[in-house]
Amino acid sequence: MNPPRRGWLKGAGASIASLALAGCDKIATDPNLVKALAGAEVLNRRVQRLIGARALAREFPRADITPSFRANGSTNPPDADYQAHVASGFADWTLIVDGLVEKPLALSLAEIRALPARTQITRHDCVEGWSCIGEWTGAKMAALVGLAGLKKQAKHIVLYCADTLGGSKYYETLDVVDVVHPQTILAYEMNGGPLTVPHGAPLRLRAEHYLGYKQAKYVMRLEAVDRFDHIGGGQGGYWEDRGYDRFGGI
Ligand SMILES: Nc1nc2c(c(=O)[nH]1)N[C@H]1C(S)=C(S)[C@@H](COP(=O)(O)O)O[C@H]1N2
Ligand SMILES: [Mo]
Repeated sequence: MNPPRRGWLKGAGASIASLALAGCDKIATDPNLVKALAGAEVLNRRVQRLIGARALAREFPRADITPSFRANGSTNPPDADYQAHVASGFADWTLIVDGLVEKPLALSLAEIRALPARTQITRHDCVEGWSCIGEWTGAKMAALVGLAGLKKQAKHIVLYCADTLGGSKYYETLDVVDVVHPQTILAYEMNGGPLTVPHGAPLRLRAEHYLGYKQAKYVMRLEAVDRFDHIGGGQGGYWEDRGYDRFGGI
């Protein structure tokens, strides 16, 4: 691509992105503009994400499920609180939803199971260079967050996890536009059975456009925030604090 055009696209991308962030509906609904942006190689993924025009991530037939899905990172959190929940079969697990919401919530697993759910068979890609296909069922994050009601200032959702890894608590962040994507779920089942401890019991995120480290396991709290620079190392996630791209995606 020649330099002047690239420069034009970059500029257009920046202004469109800021309009989209400001909530400009016109852009997201103008099919020609969406098509032009989606086709522009330099903008592609980030602009699609920003204007909320992202297609579904690829889904697979049951026959493609990996027989033995690898577990990675924390596979049995050492934290005493978590181990007490394991011992009681997660009977008292509560998901807190708070921060910039109209109505803070403390939900039981039964209440989460009663929310609108989705099942999807997708490929998990870890940056360490392995992939596995699995089936996930869980509550739609849009429904969950919708129940609490996001305040206007809310821009991101912080997912706090129960495990300590290398001395720090694991956490992740998602932008609101990713939270409302139909394939973004808080999963409680994997391959048709309850989620197991190695894979994040009792609740783990599936945000299918993102790499493995984004798929937070052992989720115990969702906090709506307008910034996250005061949380953890300030980069929006356990691995982001260690240099990974917050939008590392597929
Ligand atoms: N809470 C928590 N979530 C986590 C991790 C972790 O260590 N702790 N590891 C991440 C990484 S790097 C990967 S690849 C996936 C692994 O998910 P799996 O164990 O189900 O394969 O979980 C992600 N989510
Ligand atoms: Mo990973």
